[in-house]
Amino acid sequence: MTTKPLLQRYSQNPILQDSDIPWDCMSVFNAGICKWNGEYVMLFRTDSGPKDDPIPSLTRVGLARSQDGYAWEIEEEPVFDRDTIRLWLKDQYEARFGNEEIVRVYDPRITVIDQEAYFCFAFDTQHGVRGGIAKTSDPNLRSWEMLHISLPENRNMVLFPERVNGKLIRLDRPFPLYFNGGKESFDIWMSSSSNGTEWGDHRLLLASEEVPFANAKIGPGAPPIKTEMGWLTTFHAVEINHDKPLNAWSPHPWVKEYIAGLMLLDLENPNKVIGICREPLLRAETDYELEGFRGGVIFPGGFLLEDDGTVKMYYGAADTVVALAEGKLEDLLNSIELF
Ligand code: BMA
Repeated sequence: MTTKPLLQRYSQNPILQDSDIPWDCMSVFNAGICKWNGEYVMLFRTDSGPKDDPIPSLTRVGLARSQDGYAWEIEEEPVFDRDTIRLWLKDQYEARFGNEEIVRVYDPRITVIDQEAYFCFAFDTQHGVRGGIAKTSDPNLRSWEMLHISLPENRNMVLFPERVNGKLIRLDRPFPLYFNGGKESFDIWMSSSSNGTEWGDHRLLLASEEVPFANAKIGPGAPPIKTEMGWLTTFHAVEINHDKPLNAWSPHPWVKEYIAGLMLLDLENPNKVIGICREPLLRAETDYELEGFRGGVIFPGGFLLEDDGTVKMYYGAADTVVALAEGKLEDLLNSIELF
């Protein structure tokens, strides 16, 4: 029996690729997308440099705008790069470690809460991977106030679009490297905060072994959608298969398939997972998902509900382009197996 896929890929995918970018760009990665002042806005990551560099150090975060969520206009200048973070953290690092401390900024996410835009990002430093949160009410999304920087090792921070019981809620993906004998098996955690600056009440939300299509790590995807049944939220799940190397410019062999998944969290008590879709929400199939910097990577970063019940999922494909797939909220909710 074949069942209808939950999401249909946009026929004109990809929606963003290297040739669209007005600066030197090797590859476009997963992006954060939200609606802001009546438009769709996207913060996307680009990497520059040789294609075979396994960790390209020059990453930038650019801004694109769209009236309909399909056709995007890209602003000429990036919004963030490692120098933005260096400036923000000058007092912490510069006198002791010089300006080589911040290596790159990546995995942008954007959430609008109470008419303010919150930008979550990861950045690599010589002393660990940290997550950051900045916010703005600037309509042009150009001037930002830094709110919070996490301890290492944490990244893929994602904020809920509204406060729950008066608190800001955040999904996290820490790296417990010494757990499980050093095996990559990272999980999704949750934190909360009254002011966006101090975060606490850290809890394990979903463990990788609870996901039927992950044999390694999992992590948050896009900001959740509020529904009557609960918070519907995407995540990424990694399956490592050493016998089936995927196409990649680098590294070789590349064996990590990134798959999009879907789960439902309790409305009042979002640190409780109340259901999960047992099948992948989206798995790499098309050329633009299978070929590129790292083939087989589907990395959700935007998840938006339209008035007619359509859900748009924006995702990084093959760490090379940004793509879009759409489905119906009703079908997505029906796919969830409640516990
Ligand atoms: C993760 C992040 C993502 C990327 C993925 C696959 O660690 O860097 O941006 O899509 O790896 O390379």
